[in-house]
Amino acid sequence: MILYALPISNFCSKVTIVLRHKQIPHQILPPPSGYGSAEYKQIVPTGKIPGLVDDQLVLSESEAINEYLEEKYPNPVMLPGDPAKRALIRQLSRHHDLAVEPIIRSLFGQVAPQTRNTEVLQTKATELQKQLTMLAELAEPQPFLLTSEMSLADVGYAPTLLLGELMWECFGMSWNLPSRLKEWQQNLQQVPAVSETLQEAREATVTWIASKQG
Ligand SMILES: N[C@@H](CCC(=O)N[C@@H](CS)C(=O)NCC(=O)O)C(=O)O
Repeated sequence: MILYALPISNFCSKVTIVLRHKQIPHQILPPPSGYGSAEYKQIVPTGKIPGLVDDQLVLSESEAINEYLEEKYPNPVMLPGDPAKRALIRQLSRHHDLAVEPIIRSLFGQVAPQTRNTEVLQTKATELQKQLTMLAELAEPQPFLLTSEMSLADVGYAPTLLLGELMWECFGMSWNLPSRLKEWQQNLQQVPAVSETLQEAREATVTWIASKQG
């Protein structure tokens, strides 16, 4: 199984965490000639990362990939429980992909000081706070968002919150995770698959931010 991915991409880290947590034999390769390139599109037609190749299957979209991995390698289980619990897990994962992550992504262009706009930063920071408050309301930390062991609900947030924290630091803004989520984040960061993946993500993100300064 090959995952085309780069450590700078939080959506790639979301999948890498699952591959490592489930100890699925895999190889991680950078997309040939970069994501979006004609060469990479010959392998993964969308041109997006993460891109999974497993024999005849070629798959994009982190959520589709993670659910495929869960079904093919059910141990340790990451989508547990009855249909209601599984739906709630999917809801929180969608909340990451559709509500929290896009706010942070929308500020990539602000990392370079020349293109920074304080008003935009403030507006987006307020929006993010609202979405994190909603996450805290929807979660029932036990100690993971909805479960006693890490589930698919948790994995996207680990790299995205790290990315947000590093960007907020670069913007000189304070990062305020609702107190209900602080202990959850600490527990999450201690899962070996998460800490290994976040270490690589941190290095790549620090390098990216530094490249945009000066
Ligand atoms: N919804 C996608 C988002 C992945 C994504 O945005 N990947 C970016 C890199 S971080 C990408 O490949 N962009 C190239 C493109 O959209 O053509 C997922 O969950 O996998």
